[in-house]
Amino acid sequence: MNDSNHHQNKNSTSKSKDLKQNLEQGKGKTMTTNQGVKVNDTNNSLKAGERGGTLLEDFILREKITHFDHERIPERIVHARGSGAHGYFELYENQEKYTKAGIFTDTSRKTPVFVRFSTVAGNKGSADLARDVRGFSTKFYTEEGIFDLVGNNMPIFFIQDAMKFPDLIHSVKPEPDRDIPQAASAHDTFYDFVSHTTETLHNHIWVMSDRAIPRSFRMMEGFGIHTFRLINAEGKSHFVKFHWKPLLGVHSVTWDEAVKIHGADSDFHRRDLWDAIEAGHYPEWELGFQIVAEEDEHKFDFDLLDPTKLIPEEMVPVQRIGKMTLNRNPDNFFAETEQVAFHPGHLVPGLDFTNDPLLQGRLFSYTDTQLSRLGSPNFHEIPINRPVNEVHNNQRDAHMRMTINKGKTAYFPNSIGGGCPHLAKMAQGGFTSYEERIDAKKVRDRSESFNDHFSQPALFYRSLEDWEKNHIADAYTFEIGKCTYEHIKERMLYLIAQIDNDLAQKVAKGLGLEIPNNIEQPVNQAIGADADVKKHQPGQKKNYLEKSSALSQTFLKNDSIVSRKIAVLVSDGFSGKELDTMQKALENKGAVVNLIAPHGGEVSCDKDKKHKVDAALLTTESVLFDALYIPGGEKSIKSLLDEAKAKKFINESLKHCKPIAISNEGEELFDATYGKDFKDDSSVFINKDADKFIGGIAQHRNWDREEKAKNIPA
Ligand code: HDD
Repeated sequence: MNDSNHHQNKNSTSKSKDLKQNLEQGKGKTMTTNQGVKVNDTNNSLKAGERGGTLLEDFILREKITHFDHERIPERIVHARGSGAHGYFELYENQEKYTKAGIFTDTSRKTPVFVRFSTVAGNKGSADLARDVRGFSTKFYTEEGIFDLVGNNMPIFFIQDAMKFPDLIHSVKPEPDRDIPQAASAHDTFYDFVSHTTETLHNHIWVMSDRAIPRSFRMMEGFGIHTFRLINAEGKSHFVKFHWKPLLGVHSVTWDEAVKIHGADSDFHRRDLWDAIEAGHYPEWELGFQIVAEEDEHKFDFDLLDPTKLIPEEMVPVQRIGKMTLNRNPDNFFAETEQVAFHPGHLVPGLDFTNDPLLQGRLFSYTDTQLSRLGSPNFHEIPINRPVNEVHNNQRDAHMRMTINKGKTAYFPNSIGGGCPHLAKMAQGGFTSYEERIDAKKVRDRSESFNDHFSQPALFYRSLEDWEKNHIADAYTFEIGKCTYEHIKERMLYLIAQIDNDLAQKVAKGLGLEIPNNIEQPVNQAIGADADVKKHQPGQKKNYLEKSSALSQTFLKNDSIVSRKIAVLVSDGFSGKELDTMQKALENKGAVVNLIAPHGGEVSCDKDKKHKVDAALLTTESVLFDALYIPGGEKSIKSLLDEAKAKKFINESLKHCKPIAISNEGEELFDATYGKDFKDDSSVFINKDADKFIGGIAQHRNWDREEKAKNIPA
């Protein structure tokens, strides 16, 4: 039994049973053409003599090549690169006071889900560690139909109106004349757009933070971003914002690591998700509701319909109402992860939209894009997209129709078909839209309540720890430093100064520029030609909350080291006893221990016991690990002292503030590196108990080290 079959049985849901109907496996079977004709040679085409021309009648050749020629479909225009996994959602407590949706009222359900994580800007083949927003899309296969929560790992978006989405994306994608840079925001066109569209500044500062370079998809928050509605059985509406809280905490890598991971393993996040699920380390997130009563809509200093604003958790707490577990890798990347089609408009009764103009525009875009990507309005019939409940309606035909609709009638009303499929009554779960009162003039405009573009970026920055702030200053300096137009750099400096003057000073210093006192054009130019320019300029920065601790990555603490990767540097003659003690302690806590040696194959410990080498120094890099252990053993250390790569491993681990444990003779190797200056470091454990090291790993990094460690030339 292969791995995925194994998981299929153990972690079966109604959706995995449904998908089984389409599973194919050639094991033990005879090869056939697509028409079912047995094939006895798939290596040679049919020829007029051994050295003669190929014959057109060779239907086996033609079929094989034709199918191959058409294997590709257009990649997603955004979020092209992604990784998916199956799982399920379970509710903690009935939420009927807010919603009548079955997934949020029935605690006995195990609702199947398929989740796809993604980067936004890069192509399908780009690298995982780009500085970028991450997509976090969840398809709930509920008993009442599909509900898609199509969110990101940041709680706000760049723009306020869907009309600006093509501009935003065109600015961040590779510049159209040369098609560079790939999967990178650090270039002129993006900063040209950002510096003229101040509504982007909030999401932009999040992208400058470490949230944009996560350690793992499993260690990111997720957000529905828009304000949605929950509707209960009485038809009463509450506003809601959706949050996913990862049980492993929120962790990132440093920018220097991200750049190096690009080269060392461009599939770092994809591999991490796959490996964790295969190892049974199932990632989990709790789903949170932030609820605002209908009558409180206008009590905030910002507009709930503005997707560039978050509601600080200190103002409206997040209630954790259920948990999602991802426990099965897809069987086939294309069939599942590539063909899955999400849509914020896939809702079930008990949920509804608001007038957020970004959400409203998205409701058009997602079906439309599937038509060009998947080629047909029948994309809902693709196995990964079909609901687990029954589908009956009068829609018919079109490309690649799979359903065989019986009967004469494909219209409503009808008598010939017995009036079927008949309409649902509301009581039977028919969808009815919330009866929101509307009395308005048709205008192409933006509400003045959307004008505050600086208060929340400033709140975000104020709320962070010092190390997080430093990383933001470095990120701005790097990104703007990659631009070539002086006026764009100056506009950016001017705008950052409106967010936080200290931050702007640091960036200006790095760029070698002065912060301008003013800029010639209005700061916000994302307005119509006839619009009142003054009306749309951002107002004075407000301070309605000094600090929101929940915005710092340190907020979601967790002392688990489950699935953390620990590199162990060894060579022949290492102390078997020391490794054994440490390895047992780490693996007991769910960490993954990898032996790294100067060569592949096996290494022998001082007791001549052979150990499998997980990676030779040549084939791996320190940036692929969370922590480092150097066991003693005279012979082993002597040999490692001759390995420049072993020293690089240590120097980089120090620079990236990772916990390091060392036993006995290992200290000699440590002393031969920049380690000699870090022996008092609180996350360097020389001859200490494994428990101490485990505590350090749970901390993720020792950021207190960073100021000094950044001078290490690694
Ligand atoms: Fe979008 C894909 C998230 C605004 C148009 N979007 C897409 C995906 C995610 C998001 C996670 C990948 C889905 C997958 O894994 O297949 N998008 C967001 C969020 C937004 C947002 C959180 C704002 C809050 N998107 C947005 C706007 C538009 C689009 C305003 C257009 C007006 N998005 C698309 C799209 C995509 C897409 C072109 C490309 C592939 C797809 O839909 O299926 O329709």
